[in-house]
Amino acid sequence: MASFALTAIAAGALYSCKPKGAQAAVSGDAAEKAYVAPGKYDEFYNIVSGGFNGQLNIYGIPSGRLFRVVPVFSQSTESGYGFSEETKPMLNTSHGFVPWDDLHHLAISETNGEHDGRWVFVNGNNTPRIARIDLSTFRTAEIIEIPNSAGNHSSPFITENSEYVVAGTRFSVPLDDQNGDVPINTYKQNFRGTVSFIHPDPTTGNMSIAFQIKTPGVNFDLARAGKGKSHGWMFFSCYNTEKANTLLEVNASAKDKDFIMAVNWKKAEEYLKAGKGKKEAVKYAHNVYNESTHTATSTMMNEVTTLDPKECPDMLYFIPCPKSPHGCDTDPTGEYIVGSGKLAALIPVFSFTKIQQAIANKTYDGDYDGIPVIKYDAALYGEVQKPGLGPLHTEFDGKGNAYTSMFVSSEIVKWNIKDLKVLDRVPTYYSIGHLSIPGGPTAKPYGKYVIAYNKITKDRYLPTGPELTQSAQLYDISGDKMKLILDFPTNGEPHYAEAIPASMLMNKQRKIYKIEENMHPFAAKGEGQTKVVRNGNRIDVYMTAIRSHLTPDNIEGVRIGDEVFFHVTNLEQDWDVPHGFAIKGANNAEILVMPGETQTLAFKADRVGIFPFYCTDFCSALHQEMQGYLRVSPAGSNVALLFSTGKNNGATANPADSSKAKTTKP
Ligand code: RUQ
Ligand code: CUA
Repeated sequence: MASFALTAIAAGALYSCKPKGAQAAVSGDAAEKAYVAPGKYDEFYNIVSGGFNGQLNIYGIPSGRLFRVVPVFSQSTESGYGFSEETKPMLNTSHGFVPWDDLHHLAISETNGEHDGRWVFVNGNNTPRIARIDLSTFRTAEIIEIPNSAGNHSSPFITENSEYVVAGTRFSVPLDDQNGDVPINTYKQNFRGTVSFIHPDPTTGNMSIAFQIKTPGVNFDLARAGKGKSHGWMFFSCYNTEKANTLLEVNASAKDKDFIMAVNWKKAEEYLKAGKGKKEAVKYAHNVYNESTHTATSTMMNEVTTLDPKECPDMLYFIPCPKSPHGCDTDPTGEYIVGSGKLAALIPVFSFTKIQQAIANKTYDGDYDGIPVIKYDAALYGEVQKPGLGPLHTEFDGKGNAYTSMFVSSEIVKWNIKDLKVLDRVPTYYSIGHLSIPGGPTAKPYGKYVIAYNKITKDRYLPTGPELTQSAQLYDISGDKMKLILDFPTNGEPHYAEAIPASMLMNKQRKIYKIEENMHPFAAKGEGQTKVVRNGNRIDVYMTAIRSHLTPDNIEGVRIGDEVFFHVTNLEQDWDVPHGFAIKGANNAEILVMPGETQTLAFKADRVGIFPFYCTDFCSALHQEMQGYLRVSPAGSNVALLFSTGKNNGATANPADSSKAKTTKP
């Protein structure tokens, strides 16, 4: 059975193929369902990961229109995020400045198992991090690095009252406080896994690492929290239970079954209270953006609390799950846990009730590194037979149906949770990874649509050189049969996504920052407060922007070797009037400053001359007039520091050669 699945898939199908009957597939009233007339709003915000561009994308559903790209782990030339002095600390890590990451999954905050529309948490896979984005600003508010982790893939997954955002390590590695200088082939002795429980403060959302659980050295892939009756539990899919350290393609596919790891986190909390946690020396960055100083700070943390399952019985259990499980999804009731073995020819559905009975009766199949392995049949509710090839992820419509993405056979398969019968299947174009139903991971899905996020588009769009777009596809699921109603290309490689009703977010959007609440140390809260200050080689320009001029717009007396900090305060107090700022030759991007906010661009002059600067955002009919000049003189020049707007100051001419400049009194 196992070898059949493997050979069938290995025979080329791993790369996926064009499904039978692939065609345009949208016609008539189906297409109209995705039509949102000009000036009309979409029904849902669709929050979609950008994959290896490190960003988050906001689309409308059902139109597929792209509204915003939110920079999270990657610098953004558009907003200046990661380029401005205020936002650079957001990308600080224990490895220094890391201006990129690979963003796969997101989790919208929940209260009572339902979306509450406050925050969305996302993962950075590569240099393990979790970020929190505020859904009233669509800006990254906080990033926390995760120690004892490598390849933060199984992350972030949220519990039903946002008690925890959970993160499992993909790679097992020697833990941070151990000597990591070991032969790679000592994997089995030296490599460990961890799962981290990050606690967002219920009021502010500010994250802290509550605890980490040390685990055997497997690879964690995905996870889901229990809900309802299974609240208090977390389920992680694991692969490479073979603990292979080379050619995993073959060596991590040797066993017939890998595991789902069930974590009783309420039990873990009891152990913590009982003092079983061990404080360990680690190093990780915690970066927070302050909305009143408009500045991020990065704090290096040096301790984490860990729990070792050897000293904490009844906290972890393994459940066998066929063939390298990827997705591990819990249904809206919390009773069913669906494992999706990438290489399996069926979908196992586990029962939370049966798992509890198996634990009570110790119906075990031995242990794995000291952790009880529950007998497969004792945990199993049943199997979906012949669902398709390469099951990856499952979402739920709240009406008793499950929808599983099939990477290899490029389709979505709808099946009934109770009788496990396949009800419908539709092709996707092509190679679907994740899928998303609005509210699909919550206790109360909104249903209505399922969206496929595809890895490959081949012939679906105009070609663009060697790389073709990835895409999403929208299906209407309001009837018995799924109907394709829209294709839309995506920005970056989409992994997971969630959709949330527009009504939950659109009325709570922040429009401006109040200028009187601006606590930025370099803010100029009116043109009267603008100035230019020299401190050794450092020059601070307290600048303001308002339609349609910058103050000051003539600056002289800067010398080569100076570092100039342009602190631009946008004095506007109207919605949607940002001003941008850029200067010729800056080894930097622009900055984009929201109404009432201050942002800083650092600039080092590399030559003598006049450096024009200007507003980059078309803000008024006189936007093109919103410009100015910086004069840079030689290193030893004694041209006086002067700044003005709207008048000519009594600036000095400077002899071209700096030795003379030194002797010339202005
Ligand atoms: S994964 S395509 Cu990185 Cu979420 Cu399944
Ligand atoms: Cu301000 Cu253009």
